[in-house]
Order: sequence, then structure tokens, then C-alpha cells
Amino acid sequence: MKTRDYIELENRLGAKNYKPLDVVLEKGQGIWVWDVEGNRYMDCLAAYSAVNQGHCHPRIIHKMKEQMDKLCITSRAFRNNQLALFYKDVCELTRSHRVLPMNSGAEAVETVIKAVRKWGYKTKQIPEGKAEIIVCENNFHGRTLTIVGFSTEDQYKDGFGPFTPGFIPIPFGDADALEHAVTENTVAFLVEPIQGEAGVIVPPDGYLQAVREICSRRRIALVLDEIQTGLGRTGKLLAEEHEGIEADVTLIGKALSGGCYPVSAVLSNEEVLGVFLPGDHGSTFGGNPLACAVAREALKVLTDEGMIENAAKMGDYFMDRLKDMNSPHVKEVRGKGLLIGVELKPEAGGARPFCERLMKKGLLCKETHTHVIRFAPPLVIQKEEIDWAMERIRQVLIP
Ligand code: IF1
Repeated sequence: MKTRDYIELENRLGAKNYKPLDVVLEKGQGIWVWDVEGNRYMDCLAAYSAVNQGHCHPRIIHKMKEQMDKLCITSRAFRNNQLALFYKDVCELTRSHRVLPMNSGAEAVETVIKAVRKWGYKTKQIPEGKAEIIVCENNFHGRTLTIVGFSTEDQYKDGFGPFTPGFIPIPFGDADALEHAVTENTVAFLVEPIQGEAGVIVPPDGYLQAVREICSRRRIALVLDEIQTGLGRTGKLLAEEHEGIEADVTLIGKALSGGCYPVSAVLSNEEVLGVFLPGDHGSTFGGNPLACAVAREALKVLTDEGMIENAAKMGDYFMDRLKDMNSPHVKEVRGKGLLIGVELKPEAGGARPFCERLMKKGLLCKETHTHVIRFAPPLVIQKEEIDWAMERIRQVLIP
């Protein structure tokens, strides 16, 4: 079968909720992927940061195969050895006190919504049914009904109501707006350290410190969604470290398994996850030994192989080279580490055609909204490979 046959099949049989680039991939290694016709591409999206460690990392794959031969799932009705060890590794690495493992990012977000609500009712005597969670405009936290219900993007909600109440949106990057939005019923502030889907929006310096201070003073839980920004992507293990703060609860997912398996986790201080009692929450697959073994190895690989430092260094280099290009199409280059957005001027005609041209030159990336090209390669990318990418990017960005 050729590329067009796969595309025809997929278009005929699949739900139409995606508009992927017309490349059909079958193999990957590190930053490179190959299509069904054997063409090679540099992956500058890294599955939206799920594959920070690079495709099919040998150590992660090896550990996964080893664990599969031993034990895959027990359910949480019984204990498993990998779960306890996963807790230990992840708590040591992130200085967390309690962990709740789930599968997808959206599930981690749903989990934290339940946890902070219960925590608020228990500790703040909020009247039943009145808990409020403050969120940001242009947020992206996933696709479940509760989550899309507090999206401010019309398309994400259109036709899907009614929604879960109790969410108050405020502008992103504006700490004063948080101060003003807090009421006696507020339980938490949920925010991405950098808004990914919104177009790689970096908040002003000092924003996280300011919201940390407000949350502490007003006794509300600061919840950082680091599902995309975490695990090295921005040049630190967690993006919160850029401002030297600690969230009360941090959500991680995506690269927690190196892209080999769906694994997410809620990392919490003692208090917030401390409110759950047996029966309050769960998941058949959450915390299974295969997921835990894979996640432990994916975290070790990230630190052992210096990927976080590499992301910081290569991110600066990537961004500098993009800025030096001085393309007349480009309005702004922004980001942190290897999470980079290139916003095109409106008259450039949208980011999608640029991504299609880059694909033809062997570089895969994706537009976000209309005018932003996102570059987020695996964190193992090297200088020469960025130079290779820059040649192609230059060919499409310089008329
Ligand atoms: C898709 C975007 C990225 C996330 C943050 C939670 C989740 C995500 C900050 C949910 C997921 C996704 C989902 C994926 C595309 C991707 C994406 F463009 F849609 F916004 F990365 F930027 N919090 N992000 O970014 O995690 O349940 O998907 O595991 O195709 O929808 P999930």
C-alpha cells in the first residue's frame, strides 16, 4: 500500500476530528521518522512533547519489553512492586509528597479538579456545590466534557453542552486579574506555565512568582498543568523552576512514558491529594506495573542522558537561529527551551501552507491556531541537526 491508499482508508473509515499532514509514518528513531515509502523526516513536533526522549529510545523500549514479560496489569485491587518504586522515583525527582497515577493528560486534569474541590470543601467550609476554580482564557487542558466546558475556544465547546459549572476564566499572564477573581469559594487556580495550544504564549517574567504569592496568601491551591511544559521541554525538569516556585499540585503526562505508553500523574503536596479516601477515585489502568516501569525508565533516561540541559542549550540555539533569519513573514519568535512558536504576520497566509512546504523538504511540524508554527523536537536534537533544519526553514520562510 502507498501513502495515498492509507490516506483514503483513513479518511473513509475514521471520525473526522483531525486534519493531519498527509504523511503516513511507520518507523522512528530519535529525532527521525520514516514514512511508508521510506522517506525520512526530522520530527519537530515530538508528538506534542510526548516523545521528549526521542522515538523508540532503546533503554525505554528494553525496559518495556522486560516488564511485559513479567507483569502488565494488576488493577489497584492489588498492589504491585513497580507502583511503589514509581512513587519513590517521582517524589524524589520532583520533591512531591503524594502521587496519583492516571493514563491520559485529560484524566490527570479531571483528577485534580475532583481533588481540589474536595480539599476546598474540607478545609475552607465552602457551601456544598459552590466551589470555584479559576482558569485562564485560551487555556488548553484536554478534551473531556468538564475540561472543554471551561475552554474559551468556541469550537472546543460548540455542540457539546451542557457543561460542568464552577470555572471562572481570567486573562493569562495577569496576576492582578487573579487577585480580583478570588472569592471565599475559590479552591484553586489552574494554569499552564506556558500556554502551548494558544500559540506558545510565554507569560511576563515574575508571573508564576506573583500567582504563587497570591495563592498562598488567599489559601487556594496553585495547580500547574505541566503536561506539555514539564519533563525537560522548556530546559528545566518542570517549567516552575524558571521562577523558583513550587506548585501545590503539578500535572505531568505525555513524556512521562517517553511516548511509549499513556501515563500521567498528579503530583501533590501532602494536603490536596491527602483528601481522597478509598473509593473516591480510580482507574483500571492507572498505576499498572507496565506503565510504572516504563515511566521510571523514561524519567531516568531524561536525567541520565542530560536531555534537560540539552533542551536549554539547543533551545537557545534554535531560537537564536530563527530570530537571526529575519524573515519578512515572521511577526515574533518566542518560547522557552525547545518549546518554540513562530508567529507569522497575517498577510503571510497562515501557518499551515508553511508546514506543508516544510514537510516536502523533510521536516515535520504543525501549525497551532492559524498563524503560529510550533517547533518542539525531541530533546536529544544536536546542533548539526538544528543547522539541517534551519536550511529547510530558511527556504520556506525567506521568499
Ligand atoms: C490532541 C494541542 C498540544 C495539553 C495540556 C492537558 C492535555 C494537553 C497543557 C491533555 C494535550 C494535546 C492533545 C493533542 C494535541 C495536543 C496539543 F495542540 F491540542 F494543544 F500539545 F499543544 N494539558 N495536548 O497540551 O492531554 O489527554 O491529550 O493526554 O490531539 O488533542 P491528553
